[in-house]
Parts: sequence; structure tokens; C-alpha cells
Amino acid sequence: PAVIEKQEIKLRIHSHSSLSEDEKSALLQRPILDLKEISSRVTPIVQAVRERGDDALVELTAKFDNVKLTSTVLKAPFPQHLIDEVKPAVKAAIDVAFANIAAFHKAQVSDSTLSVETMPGVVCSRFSRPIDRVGLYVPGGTAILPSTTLMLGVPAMVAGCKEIVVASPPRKDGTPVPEVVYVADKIGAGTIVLAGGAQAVAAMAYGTKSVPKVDKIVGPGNQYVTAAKMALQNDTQAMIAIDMPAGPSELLVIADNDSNPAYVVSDLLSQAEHGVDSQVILVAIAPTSEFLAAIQHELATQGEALPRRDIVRVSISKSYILTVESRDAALEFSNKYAPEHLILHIEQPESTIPQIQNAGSIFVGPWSPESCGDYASGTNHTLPTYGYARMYSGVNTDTFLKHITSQTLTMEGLDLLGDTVTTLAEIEGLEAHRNAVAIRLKDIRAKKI
Ligand code: HSO
Ligand code: ZN
Repeated sequence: PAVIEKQEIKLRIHSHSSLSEDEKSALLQRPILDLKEISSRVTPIVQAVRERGDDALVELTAKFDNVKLTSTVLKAPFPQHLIDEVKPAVKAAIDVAFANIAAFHKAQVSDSTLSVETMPGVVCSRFSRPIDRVGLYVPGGTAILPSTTLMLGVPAMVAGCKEIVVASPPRKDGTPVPEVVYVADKIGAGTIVLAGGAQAVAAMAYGTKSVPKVDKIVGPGNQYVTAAKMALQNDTQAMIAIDMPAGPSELLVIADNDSNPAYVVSDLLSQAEHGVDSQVILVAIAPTSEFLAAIQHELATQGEALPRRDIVRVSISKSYILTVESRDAALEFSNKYAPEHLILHIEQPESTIPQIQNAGSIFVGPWSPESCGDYASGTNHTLPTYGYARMYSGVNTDTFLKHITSQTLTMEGLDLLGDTVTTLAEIEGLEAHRNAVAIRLKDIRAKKI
């Protein structure tokens, strides 16, 4: 057989000043996600779960995950023997991550009710309430992800959600990932659904005999999971909210000649190893040829040494270095790209933060690798990809809350505001609205009250 030559792990280089406008905008593009073709495959799966519930879930898990289960659901308290499978050192690491994520997400809850007297006697308030029932989707695939269980579960717990359902595909032997069970227990989940893909999302959206129906489904996933979440969000029978649309993972690093090439490359590779569709970008400010050569050298050596080098080879081949003339140009490009993760490998990185408009999460300075945010520093790793950082936030405590407003007017307050309302109701031609105020104003002004 012919020897297939392995592609070198090396980044393409573009120079910003020599690119046409079309070429520049091409660099901002993400891979096209054809959700139409995916949707046509997701529709029958969703329908099967809606119509046949648990039976469909068992069948589809056998079909897609190649695992035969009699039941795909575990209820709390989860089996202790699974929790005991987690090594003490791993438990300790999960416990530290849990504490940091909980501390940061608790601080996001403002417990004081917001209250404003907009006019004398007119008081408007706002307070939050947890979303009752939430579904956390934890992908399986090429990596096990207890970290994602933490990132979704801790804010749900902190927000006070009553019913937490975790869905994650089973291992090949049909058992759940023990670390996921350990985290599910810590966050107070009531149910673990041993299923993945569109079928798991549909089960949580509609509910089945054994899977509780939820009000909101959050968490990253492949295109099938995303297509199912988007379809179910528009289905009035399911009536669910979702966190955000999701695309492949991405990272943009800004560096200059003083940055440490080994550190820069270690960060690029950490994101590149997620999947063949991950995209990493290095924006290099006025780099010397030595700096660029050092980057390529590090990529080849660090990259080839990775167990996931074949994934990295593909994702790096879809990624690039962009050379720019200044810090301002680097930040301008980054804002246009709106990366999920942004790492600032430059001197005095804090000084650039006021200029950053679009990014999911920022890693400031050479001692802040993305890996820390991915696992344990406290920030969330479920972040907007695909350019959605322009208008979406990553998962946070508010993801699991909603706000209720309220108002209280005194008689004097209504007297003061009443004519404004009747005037507006009149031009809208809504006489009953006008009347609801006028009937009271009449009494107030006749001093009947
Ligand atoms: N970097 C991923 C999150 C993750 N990393 C999970 C390791 N495990 C989000 O883009
Ligand atoms: Zn990661």
C-alpha cells in the first residue's frame, strides 16, 4: 500500500497589509454549518422520542451509541460504587474546581431586589427567580467531560433550580462516566439520562416516563445536538428555552516578539486538540522571521508529541497566523472575529481590555492559559462560538434565572402619571386601557377617596 505522507503541523501565514478586503473577510468566516441537511436527520429522531418516549430512547442509544440498555435513566441517589470509582486525587481536583466555580458564580447573584421610584408614588421593582427544571447536556464523543458537568451544573445549583437533569452518553459498557456521576451528585442533580445526541435533547424537552421534562436545555454539543435544541426551541409542545447556538470551539491569541513561543503554541494546541473542526488563530504584532520560525518549530515539536496529534494536524491545517502592524490592528481584527476565547500574550495586557468589544472569555497575560478557565479557575467554559460572542454571553448564573418585575402606585402616584397613560392609550385607540385609568382619576380628582 502507498505510504500516506502525514502533513506537517504548521500554520499558514497571512500578512494583513497585503490582503484584499475580500481576503480579510474570508479570514473572519467560520466553516459553514449546513443545519438544513442535519435537521432532516434530526426531525425523525425527535419525533420518535416524542411519540414513543423511553422505548425510542433505548432503541436510538443502541443504534447510535452501540450500547444496549434496558433503562437509560439513573435517579438520585446515584450508585455509590460508581462514585467510588473516581480516584481520590481526581475527586480532590474536582472539589477545588467546584469551589472556585461556585465562588465566582455565587458572586453573580445580586440578592437585593432592585427598586426605583420613577416618579413620586410610582415604584418599579425587579427580582429574580430560578428556572424550575433545567437539562444539562454533557457531550460524550472523543473526550469525557466532567468539567462541562461542573460548568453547567454549578451555576444551576447556585441559581436554585429545583430539578436538574444531566444527559450524557454512556460508556461502551453501558455505564455512566464515574466522574460525571460524582459531579452530578455534588450539584444535586435528580436524574442522569444515559443518552446523547438529538434523542437526549428531545427526551428532556418533551419528558418521557422516566425522564423529567425540563424548561431550559443548556450545554455544548455536536451539530445534531445544536439542530435539536434549535428545533425544539421553536416547538410549542416542547416549550423550552436554550442557552445559545453552538459551533466548533475556537481560540484567538494576540502575541508579539517578546511573547514566549512555547507558551503561545501550548495554548494554540490546547484548543486545537478538541476536534478536527476547532479553529485557532495567532495574531502576531510585527513579528520577526525568527519569532515566526520559533512558533512553527514549537508547533511541530509540541504537536507531534501529542496523543491527539492526528486531530491537531487537521485543525491546524484549517487555522492560520495573521501578521499585523500594531496592537490596535490586532484588537480590531479580534473584535471583528469575536472569538470564543481570547488570550493576550502581550506586555501590559490589561491596558487593552477597554478596547475589547467581542469575546467569550479573555485570558490576560502569559500566566493565564485557557486550560485554567476550561477546568478550574472559576469562569465558565461554555461560551459563545461562531461569532456569536457579538451578541451572546457565555453560560452564567443568569442563564438559570429569570426576572420578574413589579410595580406599586399610590393614589398620588396614579394622579401624577394618569394623564400620560390616558393620552398614550387614546392615540393607540385602546379605550379600555384609557378607561382603567380614567375611572380611578375621576374618583381621585372628585376627592371621593
Ligand atoms: N475548551 C472547551 C472546554 C473544555 N476544555 C472542556 C477541556 N474540557 C470549550 O471551548
Ligand atoms: Zn478546552
